[in-house]
Amino acid sequence: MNLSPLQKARYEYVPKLPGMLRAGISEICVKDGEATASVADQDKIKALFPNTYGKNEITFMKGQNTSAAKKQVVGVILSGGQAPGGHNVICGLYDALKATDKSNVLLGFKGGPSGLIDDDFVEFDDAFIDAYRNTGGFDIIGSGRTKLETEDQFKIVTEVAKKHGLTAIVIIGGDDSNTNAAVLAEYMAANNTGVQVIGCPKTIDGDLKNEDIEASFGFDTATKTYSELIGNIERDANSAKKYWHFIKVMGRSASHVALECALETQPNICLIGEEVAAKKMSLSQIASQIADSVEKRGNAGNNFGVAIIPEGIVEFVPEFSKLIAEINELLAGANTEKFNALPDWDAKYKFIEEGLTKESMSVFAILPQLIQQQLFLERDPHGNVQVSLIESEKLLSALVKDELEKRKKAGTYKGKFGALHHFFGYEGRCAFPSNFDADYCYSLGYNAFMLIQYGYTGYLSKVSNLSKPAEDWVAGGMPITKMMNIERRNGEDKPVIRKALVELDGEPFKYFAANRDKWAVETAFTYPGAIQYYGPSEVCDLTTRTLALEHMA
Ligand code: FBP
Repeated sequence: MNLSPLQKARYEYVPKLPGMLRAGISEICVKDGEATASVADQDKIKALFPNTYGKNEITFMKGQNTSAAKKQVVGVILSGGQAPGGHNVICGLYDALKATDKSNVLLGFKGGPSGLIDDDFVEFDDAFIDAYRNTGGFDIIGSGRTKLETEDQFKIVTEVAKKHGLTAIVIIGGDDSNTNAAVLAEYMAANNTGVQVIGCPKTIDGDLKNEDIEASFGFDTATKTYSELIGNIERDANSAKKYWHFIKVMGRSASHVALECALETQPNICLIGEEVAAKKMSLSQIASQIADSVEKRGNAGNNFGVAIIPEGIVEFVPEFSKLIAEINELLAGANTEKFNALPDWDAKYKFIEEGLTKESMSVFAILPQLIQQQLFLERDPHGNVQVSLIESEKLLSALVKDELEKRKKAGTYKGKFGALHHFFGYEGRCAFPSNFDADYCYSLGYNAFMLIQYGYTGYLSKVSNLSKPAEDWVAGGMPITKMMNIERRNGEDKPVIRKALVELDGEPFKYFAANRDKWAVETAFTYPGAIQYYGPSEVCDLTTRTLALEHMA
């Protein structure tokens, strides 16, 4: 393998463990906490998880290790989208497992959950693990989005587990994967398989967090990577003074990534989907809000700026969601073929006009033709519009342009408007993990093994007090069922981990809201620069602004 100087240097980095896990395996004991109850729908969740519900929260402490000596054969999978630090979870798990007993075994199942079904695995050894320490990516075993949720799949996993003598399975994933980890844990317990299941909280989206889980891993590095790029663009904009940059950032539905990048870079505009939904904003209102900033800045001679757009924005605009629902309906069944057979866009437009309600047609009519056509081209396997593929950064800049033309005619806007578009997502998911993510992930993996060693199942590896130095982090475990409630999914009531959206009364949003009017008009950009791996702690061990604001003492 060709190694960059940074990769060689990162191999040598020793991740920081929480103080309480540093004494060595033989000196880690358990402190039992309170019995838990799910965040809502307690009776229903209890009934669905009779073997794993209501268990105690636990914390590890320095003290005599009292876990039973038992050979461990652990299987691990990476599930869903890549997030920086995944390799370190596996490294931490491996190191704790081998430090406990050299004969313990760690198997990595390849390509995500499907690796467990297909029994496609690799056995880790020192050389294998060493080549991935402190590196980004999920290429150590690959990842995938197959969902492990049906009884048939669980039966196959049980057979695979039996074949290898697995004592535990570690699932590294987001809210859905950890929901499925809880269901698998319950199945394994109900069927007396002896296989424990432990989850680890991953996702760059930052939406797997709650009163117990302070952050999902990968959010720190991904947002720092996007913020570096946004800061560089801001500096370019401020140098050339001729473009407005519309930058879409990943994050699926929730706007945590956009908000964190805004706190880091102080752009002129950052939209927050959750606020758009709460205020029931229309596309024209959003465009008008952006145009106000462009107008004020342009009239002062500043014909440049930066707007951050969260990936999920259009889903939060009520009139747009209604339009999407109507389009899905309009093209249901044989109608898709009928529509596709129409000779040209004019004929298709007429078909659409006849099929949509007046209200939705008025929204459709203001969209640029590129977006109108995208809505009918990009369909998922069920024939639905793929909202995530809509180029909302282009949609919004086109609407802003229209609005500015009106204002020009009315004589209020005197500037020039030139827009450029960007989408940052994949650029940040496999970056070398920041020191924070390298330390956090290694700790999550190490801690996951301690949970296995002490016999827990259906728990999420929990490392908290993250806004403080690693020495003061607190390691332990939380029953996954505590984070669950019942939600309607595909027409059925399902037990799921509650997804965390941006809280409009939370400190990160409040800080942003208190400053954004100033940022909209002034050039208040901040340039965070590249992630620093070596140097003073105040530069290298910075947490996200979100975490710092959420945990201000
Ligand atoms: P997870 O929820 O699996 O962590 O994935 C996060 C994410 O990066 C989203 O931000 C994005 O919308 C999605 O994955 C993209 O998925 P894909 O990698 O399948 O294109």
